Amino acid sequence: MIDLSTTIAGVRFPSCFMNASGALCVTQDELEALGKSGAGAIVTKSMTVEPRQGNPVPRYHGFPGGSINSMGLPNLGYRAYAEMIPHLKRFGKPVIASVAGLGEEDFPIIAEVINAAQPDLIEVNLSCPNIPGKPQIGYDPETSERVLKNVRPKISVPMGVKLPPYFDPAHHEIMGKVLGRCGVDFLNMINSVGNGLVVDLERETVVIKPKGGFGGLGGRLIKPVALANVRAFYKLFAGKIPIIGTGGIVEGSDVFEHILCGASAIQVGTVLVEEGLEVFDRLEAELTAILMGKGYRSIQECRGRLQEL
Ligand code: IRO
Repeated sequence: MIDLSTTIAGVRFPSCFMNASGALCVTQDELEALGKSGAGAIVTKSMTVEPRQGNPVPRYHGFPGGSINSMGLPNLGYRAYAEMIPHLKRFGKPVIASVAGLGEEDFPIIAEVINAAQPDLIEVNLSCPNIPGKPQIGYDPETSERVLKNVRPKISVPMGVKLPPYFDPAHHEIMGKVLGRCGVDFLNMINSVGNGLVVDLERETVVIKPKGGFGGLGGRLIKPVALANVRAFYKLFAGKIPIIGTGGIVEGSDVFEHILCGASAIQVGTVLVEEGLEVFDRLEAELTAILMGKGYRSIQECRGRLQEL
């Protein structure tokens, strides 16, 4: 038997696969469907203080290489998720609450109430690329540190950070130092690659409405960026801070690559939206076949074992 369970910050996950925040996880029905699915956890949509409709449609577009989105944080507001969390925990898998905010002052307010509802873990989203007029917090080390230090005392369950993609080792290092000072229990990377542009050649238009067509890229085309970030932070922390690898997973081989780079678990966004909840069973079967073929019995056995030349 191959063991696909994993542990993150002391919390056991029956399977290493879960939804990425944002993918099929806004409403109670969607979250319950994740509970009944093959996913190893239930991850909520990033939440704000007030409920939000999000940006105007069309705001998601799938294409052969992946997806582009500018959802604009549609969510039910943190009070609704705080009420839902005790119920969601009955599915027997960890619940991860994703906390965001429209301004930095929102994060501790949301975190305190959500923490009281006792999700198994809390993920602080410093990397939403789609709020018109607001830059991603994760690209500003000082603001990131202030937000994390203000939110940390409000959270007693394991606290993680959802990071944007970084593109230079200097930025990995600066952010690594910030994270090292803030008492972070786990990391999740990457959020979508922000502010890409996809063109509809036929119609000579952009494909999503908000922000003149600019949006976060996900799916197959972002895998090398995701793997590089997983690897960089795995090495920076010498494997001591568990990492959830997100970005570009379409097949079991992509999962295996994330694990080799250092991921303890993986999340799927675009492929979950495109394929539906059955994707978890497919990826589980594909990863199992790969591990068996290579003679590994668990993901722990190969995590971080990527060889350099
Ligand atoms: O537009 C969104 O809602 C969104 C968010 I909060 C995020 O963190 N990442 C993303 O690609 N979209």
